[in-house]
Amino acid sequence: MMDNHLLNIANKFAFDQEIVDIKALGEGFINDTYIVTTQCRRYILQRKNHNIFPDVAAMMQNIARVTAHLKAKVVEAGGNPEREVLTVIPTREGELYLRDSENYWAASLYIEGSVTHDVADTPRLAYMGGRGVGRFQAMLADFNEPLAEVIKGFHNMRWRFEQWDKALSEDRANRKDSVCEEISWITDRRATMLEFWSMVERGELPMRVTHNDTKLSNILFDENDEVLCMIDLDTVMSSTSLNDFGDAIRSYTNTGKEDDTDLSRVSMNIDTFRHYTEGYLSERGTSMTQSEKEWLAFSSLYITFEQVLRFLMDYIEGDTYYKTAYPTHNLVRARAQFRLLQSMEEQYPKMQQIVQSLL
Ligand code: GN1
Ligand code: MG
Repeated sequence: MMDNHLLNIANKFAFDQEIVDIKALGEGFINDTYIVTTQCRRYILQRKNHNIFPDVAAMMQNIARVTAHLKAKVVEAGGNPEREVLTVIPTREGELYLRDSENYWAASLYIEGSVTHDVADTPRLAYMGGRGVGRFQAMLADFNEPLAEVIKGFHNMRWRFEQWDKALSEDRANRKDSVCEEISWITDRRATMLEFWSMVERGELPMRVTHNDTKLSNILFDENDEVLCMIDLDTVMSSTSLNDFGDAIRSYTNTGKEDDTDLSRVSMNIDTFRHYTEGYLSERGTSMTQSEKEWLAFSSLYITFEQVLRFLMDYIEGDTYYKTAYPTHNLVRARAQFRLLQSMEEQYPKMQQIVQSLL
């Protein structure tokens, strides 16, 4: 039985034929995602989380502009724009999204034969993922239209610390006292992380078009591990391209799970780091500035630290941002990401050597 309300929503989009099935796709911490099947094709329908994305119209404009640019590049190179770039499906009225009282919906084409991975368990997968993210950035290097800042200060550490200080002083869920040790992890690294962001503020690290959520499961691969395209373009914005590298390393190299309860399973796999970096630099190496090269490895620590901060802050605030499966989920995530950060800190000299050797 299809949910009638969902069916009504789906029917407002310009899908080709009658809808025969709608199924939930249980992934992601933010939006709700469904697969819609019509007689001939499949589509993705998403309820966008309006608490997190206050301006869905601006977000969808970003996505439309960026995918149009990417499609032109793919066509120029003789590729298939429906498989190698996400295709937004408008509503029957020609809008990029649908507003249904409090909810916002958007749709895209489902790319048949595509697979996603949660674990980078082969060198080839890590290499290909790196190449995919590198190519995404390279294809957008000459994109000159303005992009809206869909989430304020998304990877901006100065802003994150403003939010952090407020969360601690308000202590809304009364949890601060129970996480003293975890708070010290953040305090100890505050100056170092802000120093990195200062380089972005001073223009020493250039702003580029970035995906901003490059975890492994946000790339579609084909059966031969070739990258088809980047998905989940909600956070496409201008930032330092290093963040896309760092966030991918956070996700690809983790030998445990993002929310592992057994910290002995969590560490950074340095071989996976090497393979990903090799793939990434094969596409981006020549277009990077000297300072981007110098700080590439550090961006992994930066983004992993940011993730510790964000999970811990959400725990302190009473779990208002991320979907959680149980009451201490955000705390468990923060601890597991901190273990990963420590492993990166231990291996940082080696990471730098690897980057150097590949340039
Ligand atoms: C969120 O929703 P999802 O799973 O694509 C988050 C990312 C985090 C990630 C952690 C808009 O991504 O920033 O890195 O969870 N997205 C947003 O897994 O906050
Ligand atoms: Mg996302």
